[in-house]
Amino acid sequence: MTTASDSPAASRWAPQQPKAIQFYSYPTPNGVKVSLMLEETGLPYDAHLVDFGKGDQKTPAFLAVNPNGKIPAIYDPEGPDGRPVTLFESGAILLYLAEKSGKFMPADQKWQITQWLMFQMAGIGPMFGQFGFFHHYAGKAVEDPLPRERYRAEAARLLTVLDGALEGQDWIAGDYSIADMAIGPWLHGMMHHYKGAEAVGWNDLKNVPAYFARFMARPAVQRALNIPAVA
Ligand SMILES: N[C@@H](CCC(=O)N[C@@H](CS)C(=O)NCC(=O)O)C(=O)O
Repeated sequence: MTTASDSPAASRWAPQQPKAIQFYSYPTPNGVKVSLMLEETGLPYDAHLVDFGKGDQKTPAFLAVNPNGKIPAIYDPEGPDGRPVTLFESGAILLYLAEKSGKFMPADQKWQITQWLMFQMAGIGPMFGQFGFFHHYAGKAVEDPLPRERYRAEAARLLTVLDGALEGQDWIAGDYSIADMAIGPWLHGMMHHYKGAEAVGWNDLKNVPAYFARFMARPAVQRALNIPAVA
């Protein structure tokens, strides 16, 4: 029988529950997407901190679960047809957990949810991330204004697309879904990590601020933002 101890990363991050999903992460927006889905579904899991301060994400133990050397990643000893599965890319993990749990991706919303999930994965995530680098982190030192302005303008534009799509609805694709779980942590990153509200015209948006407040009011979101806990 396969157990969590069969995870390729078990030698570095010891499982606590033999049948639980092993979740390897750090509480950045991409990590929080998955901790949130795990909290919302109630699926059993063990959370393991991949400590960026120690460079854990580039060690052989972690590369065995994600050769791309980035969080989040999971190992499920009880995957499809009872066989174990190792997965990386937060969007793929959200789709997997939705199918496994049967929650947050109802069949009649499947393609709208997929569409907005892809919008987050290919647009919001990469563009907000680059904006954060040039606006708030090391990229601030770059004197050329072009890269900062390029990503600021694209982040602002993406927010207006989201704002328009939210007109008349509480969540982006019908009921609260994995698409909201993908987008919400990046809005949190923009507001609280990158402190980018003014730069991207947050206060001029009609629907996004209330959407973000609805998201933040969910108890699972409050928990997920600190999973795994950083010592
Ligand atoms: N497309 C990937 C992106 C993952 C990603 O960029 N993870 C970042 C944290 S948000 C990371 O692990 N950075 C550490 C590094 O690059 O060394 C996903 O959605 O899972």
